[in-house]
Amino acid sequence: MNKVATIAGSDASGGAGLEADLKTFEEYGVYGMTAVTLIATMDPNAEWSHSVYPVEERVLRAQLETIFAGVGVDAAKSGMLGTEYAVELTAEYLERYKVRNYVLDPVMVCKGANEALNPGLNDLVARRLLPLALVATPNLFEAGQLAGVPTPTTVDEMKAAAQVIHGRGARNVFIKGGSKLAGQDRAIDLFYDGSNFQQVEGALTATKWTHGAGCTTAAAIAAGLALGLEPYEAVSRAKKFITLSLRDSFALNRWVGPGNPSAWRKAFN
Ligand code: PXL
Repeated sequence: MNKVATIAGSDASGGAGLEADLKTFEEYGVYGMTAVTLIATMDPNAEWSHSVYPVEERVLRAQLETIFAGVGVDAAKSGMLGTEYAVELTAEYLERYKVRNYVLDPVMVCKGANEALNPGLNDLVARRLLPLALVATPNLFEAGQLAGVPTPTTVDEMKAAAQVIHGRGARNVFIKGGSKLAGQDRAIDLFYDGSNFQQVEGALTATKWTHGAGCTTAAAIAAGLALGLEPYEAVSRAKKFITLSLRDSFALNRWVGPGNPSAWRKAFN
């Protein structure tokens, strides 16, 4: 069975983070493994405000050793890393085990939060992890941060940011514009491989329940790579996967609702 590892945070509410990744891997028929970087919790008595509890460095290292030295992977993705040591350890293991199919989801924000969780980390992520990434999957805000430009608001600005991010080392850049691009009636993402831009479009789903959409998309790309797809093929299949997932999204409570990765299975059965 093809194997994928996610190096990511645990979302206690189950819609994002490594929980979203594992659900996605299952739908793709790949074997998922997890290195937990942190645990994210949400407070129902404080308007669902997030707290983040990093996992100790030696515990993260032990998980990476289990996965990379003990098993081996066909692809890996990283999500919320949260600490400098998590970034360094991720880079160390990807380098040592020469992981080619690595998807960097440079998680800097959770939905609903406008500020970067840990701005000091963004530069380290760019320096250490972009050069290792076969595909980097920033959203608009993260693309602006990684490129050192204001958050893109048009396809042209997305292209400019993608070029800078490619120049910083990512071999392919997939900027998730999704529903956030102003004045569009489609969910528009942009793929750039260093020579060509391709707009990747899907139906825009009228839902506010999009928790975990970014994690799910990056996980789907990693799963596609593990199955042997080329980067663009993996990205376009992931776009179909997230479009179906969001069409089937639902509320968990009044604050949050995830997509439904099992929509994929239902669509083909
Ligand atoms: O959706 C971004 C995200 C990623 N990873 C974890 C999260 C969140 C948002 O809540 O909790 C663990």
